[in-house]
Amino acid sequence: YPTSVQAAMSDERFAGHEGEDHAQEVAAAAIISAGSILLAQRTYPEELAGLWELPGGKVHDGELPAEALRRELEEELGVTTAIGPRIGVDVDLAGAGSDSERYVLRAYLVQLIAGEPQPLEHAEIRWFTVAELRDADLVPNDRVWVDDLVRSMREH
Ligand code: 9L3
Ligand code: MG
Repeated sequence: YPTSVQAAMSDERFAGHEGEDHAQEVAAAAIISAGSILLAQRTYPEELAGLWELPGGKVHDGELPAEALRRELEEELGVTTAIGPRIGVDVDLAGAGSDSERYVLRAYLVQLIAGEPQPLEHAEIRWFTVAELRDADLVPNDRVWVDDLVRSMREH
């Protein structure tokens, strides 16, 4: 290839063809207020039912992650939110879908703008203190974020 094409091919904008960026994103919300974090208890699939998670869901084709997370939080909690910066590492979700697609889970700091959170798609929602978060039965994928979440909760 000519040099200019090689440069373009190594550009991260091209990574979607075969790199990490091709993974479908699942966006999750760290909603922190008065030193506590809002977690939601999953009802499905069977292996995750009863476990607590940062609410959120899959980014649809053509959606920006922040748009998707705002939509998911409207659907799941009935609230209007403002999506803030990323928190914690990317988590590879092996086999999260029924298809062969790869998923990457990313958490964002989120502020409640309007509405009282309700468990519209979860068994229950609850505010967790730092001690309660450390003790919570979290979905395995979300456990990696605990130290980052605790740090952020202590700043709020
Ligand atoms: N997931 C894991 N942790 C989270 C969220 C929001 C999602 N905090 C996983 C569970 C599913 C997949 O991502 O395998 C898609 O999530 P959803 O659309 O079922 O909420
Ligand atoms: Mg969801």
